[in-house]
Parts: sequence; structure tokens; C-alpha cells
Amino acid sequence: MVDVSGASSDQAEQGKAVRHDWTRDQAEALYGLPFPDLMFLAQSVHRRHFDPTRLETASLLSIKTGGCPEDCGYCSQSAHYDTGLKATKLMDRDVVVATARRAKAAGAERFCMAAAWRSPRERDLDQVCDMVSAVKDLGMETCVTLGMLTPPQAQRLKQAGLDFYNHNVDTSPEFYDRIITTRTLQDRIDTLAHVRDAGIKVCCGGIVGMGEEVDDRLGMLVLLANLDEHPDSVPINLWNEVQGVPVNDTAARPDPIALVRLIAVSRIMMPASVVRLSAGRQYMSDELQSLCLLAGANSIFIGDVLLTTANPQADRDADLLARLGMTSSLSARSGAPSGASGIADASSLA
Ligand code: SAM
Ligand code: DTB
Ligand code: SF4
Repeated sequence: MVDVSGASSDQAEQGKAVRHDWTRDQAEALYGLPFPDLMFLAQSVHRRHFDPTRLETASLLSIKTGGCPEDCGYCSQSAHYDTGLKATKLMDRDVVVATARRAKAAGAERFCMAAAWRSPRERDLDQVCDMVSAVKDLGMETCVTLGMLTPPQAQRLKQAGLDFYNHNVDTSPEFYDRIITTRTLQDRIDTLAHVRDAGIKVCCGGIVGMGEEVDDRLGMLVLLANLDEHPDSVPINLWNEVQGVPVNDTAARPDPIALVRLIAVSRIMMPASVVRLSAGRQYMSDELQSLCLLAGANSIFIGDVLLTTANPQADRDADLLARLGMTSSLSARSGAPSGASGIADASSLA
């Protein structure tokens, strides 16, 4: 088998190596492993860092929808395309807090507020900071995604109590220009650095299913895994179909097994990061989602809508987790069985 460990003996001894020197060849070697070997490796890594029976839950709210000046070719909210979406103003703080409260009651641990901006204006940031503080006071983790930030803006969000900032690289460096022309990949990397420097946790991932090659998907993972620090959260979105955007011309939904492989490689390359099976779950069978969870995904968005597109319903998620014997805030709320007696007790039966 190809040696992809690359860890020093000290790191290997600890069994928790987190590397930042991944090569595309190594990513390809992992991706190309026989499926049972890849899954075994991913699960072994997963268990060193996480309880594999536990799933994190987050809820999304679009606090400012549509009319965005960026031209991201996959997005319903770009003003460059006619997607039939109605643009709205920044939402009222009280409406946001009431929505967060309902999301918490529905089982969400984290509340992520998204705005369709290139970057926030100062007076908009004042209002978002207020929202962050109020949602934090509910006892939820907070996340926002507002576009590009300056260092002082990142510091202000940190002072308001922000836990996570979501800003995706979206795709590989090679494919990037085919999808977005109004801001560069380097712009995004700069914002990620400002967020880190301010002491905010980074949520950064991308999208598959826009017509990119497998090599682009792996290129995106190599980019993420070679950042100075791995993103704390890595959202892997399957493109949620939107009418009227350019990605429609190239979109191709990935083979389900290819998606599972990609999740497994994400888990191995970024062993301590939470990997979120994000948009696109509405197209996935229970079996495919289960395989993704077995491959190392350990977070989902809950709720009927993401920002502007659909998401599986809470009942379906709670039912799947119950059948898998996995735990989350969602299943705790619905009274589904928790992860039975645990593998240590049960191993005597094997
Ligand atoms: N405007 C902000 C920005 O782009 O930085 C934040 C919101 S934007 C909707 C956040 C991310 O959602 C995008 O970077 C992209 O990865 C993902 N996304 C947007 N539209 C999507 C779609 N139709 N399907 C899957 N993921 C999508
Ligand atoms: C991320 O990576 N996925 C979320 C969150 N970050 C903001 C957004 C998914 C959006 C899906 C398309 C929509 O609903 O508009
Ligand atoms: Fe605007 Fe974000 Fe959509 Fe790009 S992904 S068009 S920046 S809302």
C-alpha cells in the first residue's frame, strides 16, 4: 500500500498527527485505495479524534438575501443572474433571535447567519454584531458568513462573541476562475487569515457537483489541508440545483461512491476538523448519508431550508439517526435511542 502517513515518529506514536504538507499525489493515493481500506483508514482516524456515534447539528438563516454583487456561478443570490429570487434587506435583530430560539428548540447547537454581501458595510456590521451577541446569549454557538472581512472587522465580530466564521474556498485553484471572477482565491485566503488572527474559529470548505473533475475536488482538499491551521469545520456541499445560474451548463452530480471517498479523504487529511455534510443532502438516500457518516462526516445542517434551497426535514434526520443509533441534539430532543452500550461493552460479543 502507498505510504501516505508522512508523520514523524513522535506524531505517529501519539496517533493524532495533523499534517500541513499534503501533496496531490498523496490525496490521489488515498482516494484510489480499495474502498474497504479507505473506509477502514478513515474510521480509524475518526475514532482517534472524535466519538463516531456523535453528530453535530447546525442551523442556517439567510439574514440578508439576494442582490449580491459577486458572480459565484452556482449561487441563487448573485445579482448577475436571473434566478427568480427576491432580494431582501438585512433582517431585524428580533426576528433573527426568535428564529435562533426556534432552531435551538429544534435541536441545533450552532446558529449560522449568512448575508449576500461582497463584504459588510460598517453600519451593517454593527447590526450583525448585535445579532451575534444576542444569539450567543441563548447559549448557542454562533457563526456568520458575510463575505470578505478586514482585520478590524474580524476583531469586532470576535468582541461580539462570534465563535465561527464561514468563508469557503469553494473549489480547486485550477477550477476557481471558471466559477467566480469577481474575487480571487487569494482574497478568500486573506479573509481566512484575518478571521484566524482575530481568534475566531474557521469554517471553510467548498462545493462538488459543478462539473469539476475528481482532481479538482482533491485539489480543494489539499488547499484546505495545507492552510497554516486546518479549518475547524469543513463543509462539503453538494451543489443544490438553482435555475438560471451558469453552473447549470456544466453541473454533474457526482457518483455517490465518489462522494463517500471524498468525505473519507477529507477526514484523513484533516483528522481533527469537523467535516460537515452540508448542502445537497436532499438528493441523498439514507444509505448514502449513512456511508458519508461512516466515512467521517460528523456534522449536518438541520431544518427545512438552508439559505434559499431545500434541506431534508428534521423528522427524516431524527429517524435516520435513531436507526443508526447515533446521538445529536436532534435525537436527544426527539427521544430517539442513544448509541446503545458502546463498542467496548459490545466487543465481547464479537
Ligand atoms: N456571501 C457569503 C460568501 O459567499 O462568502 C456567504 C454566503 S454563501 C451562500 C456561503 C457558501 O455557500 C458558498 O461559499 C458556497 O460554498 C455555498 N453555496 C452557495 N450556494 C450553494 C448551492 N446552490 N449549493 C451548494 N452550496 C452552495
Ligand atoms: C456552507 O458551506 N454551506 C452553507 C453555509 N456554508 C453558509 C450554505 C449552503 C447554501 C446552499 C444554497 C442555498 O440554500 O442557497
Ligand atoms: Fe454572493 Fe456568497 Fe452567493 Fe457568492 S456565494 S453570490 S458571495 S451570496
